[in-house]
Amino acid sequence: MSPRSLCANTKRNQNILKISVFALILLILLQYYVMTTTEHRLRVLAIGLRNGNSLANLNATAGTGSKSSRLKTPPFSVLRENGSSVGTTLPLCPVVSPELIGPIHVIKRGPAPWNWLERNLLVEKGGRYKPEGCTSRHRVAIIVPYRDRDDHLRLFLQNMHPFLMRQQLDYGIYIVEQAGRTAFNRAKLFNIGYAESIKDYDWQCFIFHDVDLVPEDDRNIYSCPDHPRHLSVAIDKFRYSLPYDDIFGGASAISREMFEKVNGFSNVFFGWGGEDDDMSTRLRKHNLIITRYPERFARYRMLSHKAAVKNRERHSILTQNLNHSHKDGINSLDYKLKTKEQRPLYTRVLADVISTKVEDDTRWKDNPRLLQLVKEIGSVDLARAYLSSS
Ligand code: NGS
Repeated sequence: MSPRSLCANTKRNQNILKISVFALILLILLQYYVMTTTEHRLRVLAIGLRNGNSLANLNATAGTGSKSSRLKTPPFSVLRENGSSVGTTLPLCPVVSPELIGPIHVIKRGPAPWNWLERNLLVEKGGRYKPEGCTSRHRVAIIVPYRDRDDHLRLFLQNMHPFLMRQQLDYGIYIVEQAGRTAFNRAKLFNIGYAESIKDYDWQCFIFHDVDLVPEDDRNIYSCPDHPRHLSVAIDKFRYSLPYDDIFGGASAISREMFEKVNGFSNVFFGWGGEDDDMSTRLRKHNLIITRYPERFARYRMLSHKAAVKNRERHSILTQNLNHSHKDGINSLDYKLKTKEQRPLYTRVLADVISTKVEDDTRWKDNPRLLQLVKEIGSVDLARAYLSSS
């Protein structure tokens, strides 16, 4: 072999060696990446779901936005020691749950079938859960007003259970369904949820939550601080900005103590709008300040739906109610409970929101139009005023 071809051969061998070493390093790095992400996903999976789910569902549960799998330091003071689960002797859970992952990928479309959800979301009957190895610091009832939105309900539960589990809460989800076809009364359903849930357990904190809102970051802790907290600060549909300072709709947290102090929500708002503003007025009256987490944590996706029917009377009811909150609320709550059952993923409360007093009142007998209006508006005075002006 000539010295020239010998030299070319050596060069080729060196190149092959270089490429092989490079490929080996790449392979090792790739394997390391796969191992660490899989380990993280399995850890997250173990919290909420059984093994054997599809990768799409793993993604949805584990979250894709956060590089660090666990939060080493609390981003802000998130939890306070305000009690513990009833009937356990385990040590208190850490102040900041080690299971938090930060931003979460929200499942917005294609809800899983009920039987899949029931097999894979590891909660107790009635949608109850408490952490296994420690005593939760918070007993939280999630109250969701509801009617005819099966897709939303499945998406809500699919997103929400793993989210709440990671926060190490002792919680229960109550879906409070309005029976009949009269205008939707969101606030009264909240009051009914409160009244029915405290019959089951000593809840210390209430989250009043719309079924079409799904949180995007689990650092948005569902606990109750000393003052009420408006949770849904930044919603995608509203370009992640707060419509106005006093807004209290969407999702909010109020301790039982404060909720009782302000006499709960008003019962007289039928149809869309105003009931949350009425609650803001109640809070202000009692010198309670609406608090909020920073926008980057309190982010939500809104599930798409048709616009609700607006309550044309909402502004006058708001004005009328300024001095009535002490007699319109949980102390005047009147409803007919049709069903209460512990389903696998939530407690279902089905109620007729029409006050029994209205239906039993014989004065309406001769005036079915007025009766209908009273049922829809919830106020005799307003119904009369409405009839005389129309
Ligand atoms: C106000 C409504 C609130 C409602 C808020 C935001 O105008 O009930 O808009 O609604 N108050 C009245 O109508 C008096 S939103 O567009 O975000 O769904 O919560």
